[in-house]
Amino acid sequence: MAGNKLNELQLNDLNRDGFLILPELFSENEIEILNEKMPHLWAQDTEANIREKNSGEIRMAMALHQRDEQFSKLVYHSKLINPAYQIRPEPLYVQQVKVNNKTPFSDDVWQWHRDFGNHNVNDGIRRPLALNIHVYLDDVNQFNGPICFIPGSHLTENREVASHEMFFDDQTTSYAVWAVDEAVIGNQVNKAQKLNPDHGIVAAMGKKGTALIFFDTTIHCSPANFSPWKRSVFSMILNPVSNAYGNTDRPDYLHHKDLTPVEPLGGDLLNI
Ligand SMILES: O=C(O)CCC(=O)C(=O)O
Repeated sequence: MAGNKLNELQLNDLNRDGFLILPELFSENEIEILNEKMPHLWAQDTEANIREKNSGEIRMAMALHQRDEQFSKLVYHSKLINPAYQIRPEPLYVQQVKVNNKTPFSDDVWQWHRDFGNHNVNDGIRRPLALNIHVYLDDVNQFNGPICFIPGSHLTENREVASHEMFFDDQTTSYAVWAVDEAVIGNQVNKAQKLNPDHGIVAAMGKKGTALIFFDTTIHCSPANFSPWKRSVFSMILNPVSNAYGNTDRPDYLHHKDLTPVEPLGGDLLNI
């Protein structure tokens, strides 16, 4: 990545697989500054902190760019915003910002889903153009609940009807999700294996500071964290202003209503 832009190979991989891993995009020191903020943010009494069903631990801490200056710097960082504008060259607004947390030995999962299914039904988003951008705040390995993707699953033939291959799951975790049917998962994994037998499902692992970009229709999930290591991942969703929400009744921390286009900030997280 030169000049905080993706190269042609990276763009090709993203378009082929529906996700792209950018190893160690941020330094350990930059990530530590963010991690130092977490205990204070988790302790805040706000409905933007969503707790796990069984353990009561924080599952998601939302709207962090409005709650902490350092997370605001991360949201507008050119290392994240420049690639987003390369992929979607039109005004983009911040739809959602959060840290997804998995405490050690936590049995909470993210079911197989497409973000678009949820954005379409819950938010009244018409087209699957949003980008989900993650930054790992911890090393993510095969044991602590990595996000898993089905390569190529974003290339569904009729993206608009993708949302009808779903069921509403408000039982498995504390955060209800429109999950994708198992039959669809089986078909998509088979399809992916025809292209690469070893890549029916890919666990997106990486050191802290690694970033990840994926499309609104890419099918993904994450398993339980059965390790003694915590796994926190920053996530933000950027969506074209031209594709903004149709529902205005959701709390702002779930879908921000401010449509001001994002502008990139330079520098590093330590100094900007
Ligand atoms: O953090 C995770 O494990 C999964 C997050 C996820 O599925 C999402 O952000 O859509």
